[in-house]
Amino acid sequence: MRGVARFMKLLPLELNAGRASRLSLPAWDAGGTHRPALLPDSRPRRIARNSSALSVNPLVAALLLALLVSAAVHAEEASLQVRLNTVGYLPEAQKKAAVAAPCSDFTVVRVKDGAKVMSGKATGPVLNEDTREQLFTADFSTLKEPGEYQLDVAGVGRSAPFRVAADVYRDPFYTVTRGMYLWRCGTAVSAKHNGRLFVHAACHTNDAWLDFVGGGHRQKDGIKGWHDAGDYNKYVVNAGVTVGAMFRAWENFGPRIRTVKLDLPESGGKLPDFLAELKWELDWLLTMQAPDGSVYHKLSTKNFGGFILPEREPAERYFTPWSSAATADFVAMLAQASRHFRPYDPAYADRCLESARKSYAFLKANPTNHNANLTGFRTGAYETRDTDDRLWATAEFWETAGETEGLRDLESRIKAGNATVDADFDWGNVKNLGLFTYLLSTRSGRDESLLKDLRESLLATADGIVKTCDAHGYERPLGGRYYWGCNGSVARQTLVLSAANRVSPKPEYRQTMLDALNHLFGRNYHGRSYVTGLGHRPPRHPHDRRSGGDTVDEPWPGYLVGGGHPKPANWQDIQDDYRTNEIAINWNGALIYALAAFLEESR
Ligand SMILES: [Ca+2]
Ligand SMILES: [Zn+2]
Repeated sequence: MRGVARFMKLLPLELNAGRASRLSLPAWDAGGTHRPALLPDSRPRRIARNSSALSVNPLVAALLLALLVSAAVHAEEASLQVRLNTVGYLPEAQKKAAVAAPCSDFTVVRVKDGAKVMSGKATGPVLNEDTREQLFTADFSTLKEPGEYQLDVAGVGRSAPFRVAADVYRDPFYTVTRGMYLWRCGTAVSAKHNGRLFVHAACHTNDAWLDFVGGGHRQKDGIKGWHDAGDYNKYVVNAGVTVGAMFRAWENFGPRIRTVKLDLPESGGKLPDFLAELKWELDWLLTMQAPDGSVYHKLSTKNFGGFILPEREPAERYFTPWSSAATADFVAMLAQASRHFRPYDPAYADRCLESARKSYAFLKANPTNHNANLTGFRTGAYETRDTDDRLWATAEFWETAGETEGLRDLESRIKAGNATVDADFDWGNVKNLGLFTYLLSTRSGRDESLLKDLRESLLATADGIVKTCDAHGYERPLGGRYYWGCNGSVARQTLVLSAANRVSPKPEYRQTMLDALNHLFGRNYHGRSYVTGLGHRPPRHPHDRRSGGDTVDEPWPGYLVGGGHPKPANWQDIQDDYRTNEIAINWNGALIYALAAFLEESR
């Protein structure tokens, strides 16, 4: 705990308190020197292959070998100096690489025939403050012809291959959304990616015990839902920002999302695939409601388990006492669910609304913040004040039920928060989700002057993100801020930009959303994709118990890792480094939104 307390001082706001509750810190954090990991996996094999071709004087051989190794290493590292979106680009989008080495001329080379399809000159260098690098920029935006290419920078090397295509984010959307399916608890899951099979048997089918919520040593149904992150527990508050972002994706881009078949067990049934995936989580959430309408904060083992497959986890799991933040997030999610499931499953929509109404009544009767008593539990805490959660609950319940009393309550809550939209948010502050619902609602009766204030705040915040992005060497919308889970925040900022683009469309908003994807897929300090199974040299050793506990050498696919902090160089692709290399539903939920936003050009 001491290490955690020390580390917590580095974190802004309360965003990261839950994941920060991991108890043991990696060895390097306990005072050892910290070295960024950038070790090409194939180096030893290259040396062996090259040395077998040599059969001369040992001294000459050694010299030649040294030269060859140096050349091989240089070639490999050079490609990582040319940093761009290694998944690819929409044809009409801006296309820029950051080059972390002196350079001038570049060409774009088509992979299939080696043809040089364009050439240009890099600009710069400009000092990128947070990495202390002199970065050049190669702008190849005029490349619009669909295909697969590499950027060849004279004197530096070739980039990883990337695609230009209208459907370039379609497969990533599929893979990242299917990542939610692969997180399912209470069932066996199975999926193929790049020829490898990822599979586990039915897990946690006896969730969970009531000992800590006044039920004695008895069990009640708490199965289904998604495992939260690299661990197998289930936390209502983190479900909130995740489900909130995914429903917003459905609300904004539903018709396009519907064109992507997710190959779920439910596919072909009455629900669109995307909603079927959300229903797995909602069915679990419904089990988290106590008879009085309060909502249990989490369902968890007492301690984090080992790196084994979930069906082998032996420890008992418990419902923990309620919190007002979890109760409010529950109301918001179930209210959202009610209106989105209504066209496909009215009975389920009714059930969701009744459950939301019951917890909403409980919240009104218990208006003060109430943290869960988590004594005895050392897993994720996700503790947060409920002001923003209550605002979000009020917004979603009003949007679904349309009750005037709720609208007045919502507006007074928005005013109490000075009607400001935040540039960055996560599970600890879901206010933006409520504000977007209010702003983008088609219901009548809203306060025009409040709407005006809120629109202005949204646009000012979005303009600020655009400016921050443009000023950053890697065009990172979050600029130079790095903290626990910051890759998720980069993805989540697309919700703000997208809301602004709905209120007042501007190409810069869309471009900055794309810049978020560019950054996460390789235009970053590492020149690598931060999403398992996608793009160039993605993470191979995420802090994920399935990936560590199965027999497949590749990690489970479709997961965004948290990212380096307090400096970008602090990301390490090692399993123990949960601080920078864990995966989590709230980061994936945000990335799903970002990818869904660009499905529209797909077909
Ligand atoms: Ca909160
Ligand atoms: Zn499970």
